[in-house]
Formats: sequence, C-alpha cells, structure tokens
Amino acid sequence: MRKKQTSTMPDHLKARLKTFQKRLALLNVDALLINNPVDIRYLSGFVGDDSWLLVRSSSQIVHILSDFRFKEQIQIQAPHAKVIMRKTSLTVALKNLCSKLNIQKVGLQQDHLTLSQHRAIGKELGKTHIKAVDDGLVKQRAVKDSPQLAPIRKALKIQQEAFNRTCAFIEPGMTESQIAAYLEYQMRRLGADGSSFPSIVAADANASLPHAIPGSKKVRKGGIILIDWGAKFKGYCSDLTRVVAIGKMPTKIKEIYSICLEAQMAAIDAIAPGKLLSDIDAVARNIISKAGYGKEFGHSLGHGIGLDIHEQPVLASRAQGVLEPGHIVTVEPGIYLPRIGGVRIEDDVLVTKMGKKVLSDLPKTLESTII
Ligand SMILES: [Mn+2]
Repeated sequence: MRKKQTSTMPDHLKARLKTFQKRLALLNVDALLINNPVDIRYLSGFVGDDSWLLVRSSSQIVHILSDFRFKEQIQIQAPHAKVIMRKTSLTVALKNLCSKLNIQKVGLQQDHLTLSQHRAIGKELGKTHIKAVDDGLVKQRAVKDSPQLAPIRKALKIQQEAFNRTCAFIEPGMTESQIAAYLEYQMRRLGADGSSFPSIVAADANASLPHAIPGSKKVRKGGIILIDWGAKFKGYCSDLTRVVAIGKMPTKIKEIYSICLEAQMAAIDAIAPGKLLSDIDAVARNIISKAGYGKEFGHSLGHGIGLDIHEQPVLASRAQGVLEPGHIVTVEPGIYLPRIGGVRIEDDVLVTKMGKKVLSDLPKTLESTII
C-alpha cells in the first residue's frame, strides 16, 4: 500500500488550535465537534459544508468527516488534516471515529447544531458521551491575527474601488436595483468572492429604512442615495456605508448628515484598547441625542466583522466587555426620518495596542457627498 502523504499544520492554524485547546481544557471534554462551516474554515482552512471537524483537547491532529464531493478540496485546503471519507451518515462516522480515538466525551457547538442533530448524535453515541457547550470561538475569532487582517484590508480596497466606479456610473433615473447590481458586479470584477451581504441602495425617503431592500425606485437630481455594502475576500467581510447626493443635498439631510458625521468621528476617536464597548456607543449616542435625534438612532453603534458579517464585539449600550487589540469593529451611527430620508455613515476600525487604525478611507465630508 502506498504511504499517505502527510503535511504539517501551518503556523497560524497551530496558534489558533493552541488557543482553542485552552478553552477545551476548561470544558471538561476530550474533543469538540465543530459543525459551523465558518469555524471549520477558521480552524482548519477547509471551506465546505456537510462536513464536521473533530478537534481533540490534547492532540495536534484534527479530523475532518466529509464525503467524496470534498475529497480533492480538503487535500488542497487542509492537507494537514486527517480525513474520514464517510460512506455512512455523519453521526455514524463520528461514533466510529470516537471509538477509534478512545474519546469518552465530545463537546457540541450549542450555537450551531440543530436540535435534531443533537438528538441523533446523542442516540448514536449515548447521552453521557456528549455535552452542548459554548465553544468560545466567537470570542476567539473576534481577535484578528494577521492572516485574518490581510483579507479584510483587501475586501475594503475592493469595495471602495467598486464604490468609486459606481458613483461615476450613477445617473438620475436609474433604479436602486440597477445601482446595486453594478456595485456588486464591480466587486466581483475586482476579485471579491462576492458581496459580504445583500447591498443596500436606498433612494430618498427609502433611506429612512435602516435595512432597505433595493427596488424599482429611481434616483433623482437633488436627491440622496444611502449605500451600505461590503465585499467578501477569501471568506472575510468588510462593511461600509456612505450617503451621496446627486448635484445637491436637501437641507434637512445636510443637517442630520453633519450631526451623524460628528457622532461617528467622535466615537472613532474614543476607540482604544481597554475602553468599555458601551462607552463607545454612548459617545455617538450622546451627540445625536443632544442634537435632538436620539429616538431616530434606534440601533447599536457597530459590530465586529470577520468571516461573518456580524461578529463580536458589539458596540451597544447593553454590551459587556472592553475593546481589545485585534478587534475590528464598524462604527455606524444613523439618523432616520420616516418619509423624509436617512443618513448612516460607517467605517471599519482596527483596535491596536496603541489605539486604533481606521481601515477604510473613502471621503465623508459633507462636500464629498456630492456626485
Ligand atoms: Mn454594518
């Protein structure tokens, strides 16, 4: 029989595994079953679905339970992993692997496994051998290492260039959908995996809907367009919002834009390691409230970005905890006036050891909004 080629785990994955295993040690399990595709990607490099990753608390060898469809892909993306090409169900394959490796207790991802999967695994392995746990990966993934930082920077570069091209493309009479389509097409052309979420392109009064869906409404001269969009690059998401005006911005929008911008810049200014998440939210909220629009800013200030578009930490009044170096957060205050319009200004900020670095650099002064 030919000997299988073995490959060692890349250093950044070794470091992630080591951090994760510290968490495993606290959970009192021999291994953790990872079924969330994003976590599988983070811990192994393998990008696929219908597959599970088994990580043991005291071994550098990880196992991927998969099937023929992903055979070649795993060899390319995670050559260091041991692969079980199952011909049975995932549950039976898991049971067989656990007995082979002499694993007594397996932790399960309580936030990702369905109730029926949980039941099926319990039935196969025996209830005493499983434990639904908080795997700690949300917290771990919030702190970005450099292999995560690079694709986020690239995603931002792509989305900003696509935005500039889109602003040059926009003409009065175009619909929100046409503009969204062009923007997303440009991100793909520039090398993105795609959009990090469905783009929001909202004209005039539609901009008062924080999560407006682009439709047949036409943009007009003297009107505004709120664009909230992001690129995904090698799995990593970026997320920005800008408001532009064709020719001229309506007076009322100018007023709320200025307030929003002041709030956003003050909040960015306040970002530093050790600061309470809720305090950053309060900086922006106080400015908007003092200007009389507190009730019109009904969402939290920002969120982490990474493999998921919404990650930890969250900048919100109810949020617990502090900013840490390596966090990347959006800062996106908004003011929404039903039937009139709305404004949101969003940038992505990296928390550093010394303070912060704003990763996006699209202009946002009042003058720069005119296209
Ligand atoms: Mn956002």
